[in-house]
Amino acid sequence: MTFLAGHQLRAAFARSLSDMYGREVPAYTTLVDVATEVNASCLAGDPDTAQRLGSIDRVTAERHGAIRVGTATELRQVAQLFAAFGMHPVGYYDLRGEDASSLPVVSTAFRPVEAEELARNPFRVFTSCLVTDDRRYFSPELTTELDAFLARRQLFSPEVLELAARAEADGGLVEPEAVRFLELATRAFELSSEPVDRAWYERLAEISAVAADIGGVTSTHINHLTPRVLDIDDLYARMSARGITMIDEIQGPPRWEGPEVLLRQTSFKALAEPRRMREPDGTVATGSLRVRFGEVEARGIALTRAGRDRYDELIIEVDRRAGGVPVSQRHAIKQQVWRESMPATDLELAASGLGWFTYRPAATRPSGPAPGTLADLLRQGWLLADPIVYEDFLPRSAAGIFASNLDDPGRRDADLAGVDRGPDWVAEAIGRDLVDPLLRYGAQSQASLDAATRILGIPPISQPIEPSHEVSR
Ligand code: OOG
Ligand code: NI
Repeated sequence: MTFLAGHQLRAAFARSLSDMYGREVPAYTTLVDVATEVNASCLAGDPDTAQRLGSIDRVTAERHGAIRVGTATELRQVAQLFAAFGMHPVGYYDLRGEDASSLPVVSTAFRPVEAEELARNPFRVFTSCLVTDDRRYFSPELTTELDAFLARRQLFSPEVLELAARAEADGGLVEPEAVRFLELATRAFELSSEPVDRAWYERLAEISAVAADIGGVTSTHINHLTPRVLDIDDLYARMSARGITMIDEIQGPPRWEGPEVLLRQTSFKALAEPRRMREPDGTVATGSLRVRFGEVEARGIALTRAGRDRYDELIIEVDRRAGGVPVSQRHAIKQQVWRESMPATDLELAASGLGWFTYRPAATRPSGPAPGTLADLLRQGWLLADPIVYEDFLPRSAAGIFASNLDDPGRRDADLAGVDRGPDWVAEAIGRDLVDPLLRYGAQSQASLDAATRILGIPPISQPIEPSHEVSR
C-alpha cells in the first residue's frame, strides 16, 4: 500500500485547494495563468537570476492561503490539521490597534520550517483569530452573543481531526486514508452553501467586515490563495491589460536596482458572489457577499532584526514624505528612500548585517591570511553569499491587503483598552510553541558560516541573531 509522507500530503493539499479555489473563483485561475506566463518569461530571459530565490518548480507550485477562525479551540484544531502536512505555527502578527486600518484579529502563519521541507513544497497559510472580547470593537453584550454563536459551530469534523492526528504521529498516511483526509481537509475550506443569517451578519459587518466574515457564518473558508511571481510589476501590468482592476499600489518594498527584500504583494478586489441569505422572517433568498479576493506576491531576501528595523523606519519615512501626495507618486518616493538608505548590492546587505544569507568559501580565494570578520571575508572575496528567502508575512502589508478589500473600514473606539492576546496566548491556544522566524533564518545562516570558517581554517565567527520583536515580547 502506498504511504504518503507529510510533505507529499502537503503538496497534494496545496494542489487540491488550488483546484477547488479555481472552480469557485474563476478570476484566481486567470491570476495563476498570468503568473505562469510571467514566470516563464523571466526564466527564458535569465534562468540564473530567475532561480536565485528558489527553483522554478518550487516557485510554480508555491501558494499561500489565508483563513480566519473565531476561537481558541478552532485555532487549536487548525493547528492539528496543518501539523499533518508538516506545517507549524511561525511568527505572530497583531493587526489590532488604533489606526483606521486596524482589525480585531491576531494571527500566525502555518508553514514548513526546515529548508529541505520548504524546498519540497513551501505551502503556507496565514491564519487569523477573531478577538471577540476586544472592547475597542465589541461591547460586552456582543461578545457574549458572538462567543455563544461560535461555540455552537463545528468547523472540522472529528474524522478529519482524527486522521490529522494520525498523520502527524506516523509522519504520513497510507493511500486510502490519505485520499479521504485530503478530501475532508479541502472540503473544510470550501465556501459553505448554508444560508447566512442576514441580520446577524450585518450587525457584525457594521463593526468590522472581518468580524462578519468570521463570526457571521457557521463555517470557515480560504479567502485567498496567492501564487508567487518572479516579476510582480510585469504581472500587475498584464492583469490590468486583461481588464482586471488591481488595487492601486504594490505593498511592501519598491522595485529598484538593489536587492529585493522581504515581500511585495498586490491584489484584486473581492468579487460579489451569490450567497443564500436567511431573512428575519425565516425566508431564504439569494443575496451577494464580497469576501474572496485574489492576491499575488514576489518574495525577496529575509532581513535580520536590524534589517527589519531599517525596513520599518523606511516605510515610516515613505509615509512622511508621501503625505498629501497622490498614490501614483508613492512608488517614486519609495525608490528614493530606498536609494538613500538600503545597501545597493547583496554583498553589502550581507556585510552590513541587514540580510540573511548562507555562506560558502569562494572557489578561488585571495592569497595571504584570511581576515577575521564576515564583512572583510565577503568584501575581499573569501566567502560567497547566497540569499535566504523570506518565508513569512508583513503585518503592515497584511493590513493593507485586508483594507483594500473592505468597502468600509469599520468602527473602533481607540479610547477603550484592548485585551491581551499576545504570542503567548496564541501558543497556549494552539498548544504548541510558536517558531520565531528570525531565529530560524539566523540558525541556518550561522550553520553555513561555521562550516565555511572550518573549511578556511579560521576561528568561528558568530553573527548577532536577535529574535523578532513580535514573537518575543
Ligand atoms: C489575511 C491577510 C494577510 C497576506 O498575504 O499578508 C495575508 C486575510 O485576509 O485573512 O494573507
Ligand atoms: Ni495573503
